[in-house]
Amino acid sequence: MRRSMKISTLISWNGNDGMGIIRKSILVLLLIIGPFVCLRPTVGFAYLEDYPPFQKAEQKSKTIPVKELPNEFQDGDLSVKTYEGYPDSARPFVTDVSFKGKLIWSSKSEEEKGFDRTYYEGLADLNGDGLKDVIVVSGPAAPNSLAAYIDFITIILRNEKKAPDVLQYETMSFDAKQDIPDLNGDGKAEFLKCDLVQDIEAVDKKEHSFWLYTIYELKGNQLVMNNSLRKGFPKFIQYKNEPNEKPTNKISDETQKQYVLSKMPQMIISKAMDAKKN
Ligand SMILES: [Ca+2]
Ligand SMILES: [Ca+2]
Repeated sequence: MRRSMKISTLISWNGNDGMGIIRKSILVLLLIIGPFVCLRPTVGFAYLEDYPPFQKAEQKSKTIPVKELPNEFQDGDLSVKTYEGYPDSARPFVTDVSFKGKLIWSSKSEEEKGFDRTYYEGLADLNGDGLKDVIVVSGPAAPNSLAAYIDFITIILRNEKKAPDVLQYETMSFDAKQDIPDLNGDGKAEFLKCDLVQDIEAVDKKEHSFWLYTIYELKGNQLVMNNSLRKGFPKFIQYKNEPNEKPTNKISDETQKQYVLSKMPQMIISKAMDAKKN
């Protein structure tokens, strides 16, 4: 009896005693300020999550993150198996990719080399043959070394009749919050690369930092820059401590073009061109 009374007191908002009035006042206050709290823009790291090419709806229709797959995903002769790895690692799960039941690639081999921080792991069709290819982008976990700037891209490029080609690239700064959507709707997914470029002298004679978005497509075994695949690229967006998605007008178009030509790799070449034969 005492217990039930206690519970009813706790959940009651109808009491006419002093506590009831205080509770009512708090509820009214929450109802008034709640919407403003919820709608307050997130201030902090620059605005990437909801930047147009990253819209969640688009992401969902074009790429499948491995973490959303069942533990054992089978598509034709390809299977992608995910299981628990090292709990303390930045990549707590291991991904094994097999073709006709034979292991052709495992994220374990990257972990052994120290590339145990995964930035992206998903399935997207890179060559437009209708078969989803497996893409893994990872980097070293050690944040304070020069090696921390190196990223490792693995593409398991499927073929209609033979075993997939396993392509591997070592490059820089593919670690930003990226996606691999089909940016021009031709059925082939592209790499949307995001770099933070710092201290560029702008038209106001001050130095500013920018997010630079560029597009790479798979051509043969190379990732080749092709910004013509979507209008408005390359895209410079000023780094601000608040949401910002507007292309900047602080750097002239010509300076932007020159920067991309002189500073950004125009192609990223696969290191392991040979397919793993099965
Ligand atoms: Ca494909
Ligand atoms: Ca495309």
